[in-house]
Amino acid sequence: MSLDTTVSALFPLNGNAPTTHTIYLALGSNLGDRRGNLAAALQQLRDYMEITTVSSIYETEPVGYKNQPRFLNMVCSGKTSLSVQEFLKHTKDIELAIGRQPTFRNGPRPIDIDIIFYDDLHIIQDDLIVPHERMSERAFVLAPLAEIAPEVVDPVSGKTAQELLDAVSQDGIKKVAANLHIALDRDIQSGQPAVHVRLGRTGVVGIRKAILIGHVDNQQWFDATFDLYADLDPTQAGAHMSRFSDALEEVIEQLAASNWPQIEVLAEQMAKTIVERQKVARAEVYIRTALPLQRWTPVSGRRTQEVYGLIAQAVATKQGSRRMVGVEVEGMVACPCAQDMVHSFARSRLQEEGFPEDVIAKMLDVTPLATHNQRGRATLLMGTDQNVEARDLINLAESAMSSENYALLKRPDELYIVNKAHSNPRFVEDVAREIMRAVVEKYAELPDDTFVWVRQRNEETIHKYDVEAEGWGTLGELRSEILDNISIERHTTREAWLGLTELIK
Ligand code: PH2
Ligand code: MG
Ligand code: MG
Repeated sequence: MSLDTTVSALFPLNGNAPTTHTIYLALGSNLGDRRGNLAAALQQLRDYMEITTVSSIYETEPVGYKNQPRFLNMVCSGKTSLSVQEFLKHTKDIELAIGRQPTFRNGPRPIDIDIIFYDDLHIIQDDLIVPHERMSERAFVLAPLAEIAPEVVDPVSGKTAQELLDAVSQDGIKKVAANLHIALDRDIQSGQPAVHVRLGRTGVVGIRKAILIGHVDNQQWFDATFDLYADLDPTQAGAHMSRFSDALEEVIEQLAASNWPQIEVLAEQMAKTIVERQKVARAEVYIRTALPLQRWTPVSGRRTQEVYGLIAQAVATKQGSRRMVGVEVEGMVACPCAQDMVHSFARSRLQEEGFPEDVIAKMLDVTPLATHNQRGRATLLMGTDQNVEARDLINLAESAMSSENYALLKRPDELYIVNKAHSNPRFVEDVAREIMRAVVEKYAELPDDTFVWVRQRNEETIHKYDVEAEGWGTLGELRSEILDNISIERHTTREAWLGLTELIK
């Protein structure tokens, strides 16, 4: 599937389809939840047209057949790329979906969607007449139409909507609301909480969204999960949860128009927007997604796709913001301690069998020795406002384990990685330290206040539990220890680094 088809399949209306026809629709409802039905109709119509204008809501006496409930009527206009026949078919489907049953002419219905104008065409077909045949007699159509488009011209009579309205009686037509919003008398979230205490993080977690990340000519869709938090003042009862998703939408749109979007830039922008929107002291954003990379198997040279975790974290306050980009990488780890025991055991067994010492030494040197293995999971985060490539972080973390692992392996590849892992045995601590050493080496040009955070977790096979090692600090601190052998007792923590906003910008 090409990128283009993926994009248009995901976003049929945001694709490149031309939206060329101007369309006016009249909506009416006199059964069930009339407002709800009008709202549902508009919502479903948005799949087939871009709605640009919506009239007020009018309550109207039934016309044609009197003995039925009063109608709510409205008109909307907009653009569509569909032909009038295609559009008509969709309006019928929407009417059915909202519960319309077959009835007599002018009878009661939960929803009626009529095409009033389609460009300035006069269409006469078996199942469709546009402009609507009886519109020029019907104040329940003309009043909302003249409200949103007084100058629009009826191609049949040549008169404007206002002229047509002026020519009919408006008895029984009453404007009841400016729109479908329900007026709320209070905003509970802004009220005083029962307990006066600050909450450091309140928010929405696990929002999923497809986002486009990358260079202009190397963009890629990611299925991302967002956690958005704001600090909550002791005097505010609740966060405005819906504003988090507004912030998300807004920033995604901004970034879609930008040239070099990266996931951590998105996270930072979102955190800043939440601080502005929610008027809070601090906001925090996490984004998690999966990054597929193409690899080749080590011996058979097969193409494989390996999937890595890509993460971003950002914090913003009114003073500034900080961001981190990170990766999650799986690999294979072989235990050095058990391998050493196997080595001693093999030596004594060979001695018992009577082999001379020099032969035993040679045998142990050329034979791979058993040990227990773990699947290792490395997390590496870097905090910097410079551009750090996720792919580089992945390679770094992957190489720190005894061996990389693969989705696909042919037999010669399997032998290769088993041998590789067993000739590079590492403890969980070794892996974490190796990653830190590699970061110091690779990012020699980054400033001392760059932040590094590493976690290695090994899923044990000889135990029922896992083992973990974590390390962190600024590059300055890690350089002193790794390159200059100076011990530093307390390293800058992740929370502290993210909170150090007074140092930046
Ligand atoms: N629709 C009809 C028949 N009569 N009367 C009012 N007030 N509003 C309508 O939408 C309406 C009607 C047939 O579609
Ligand atoms: Mg009708
Ligand atoms: Mg109809």
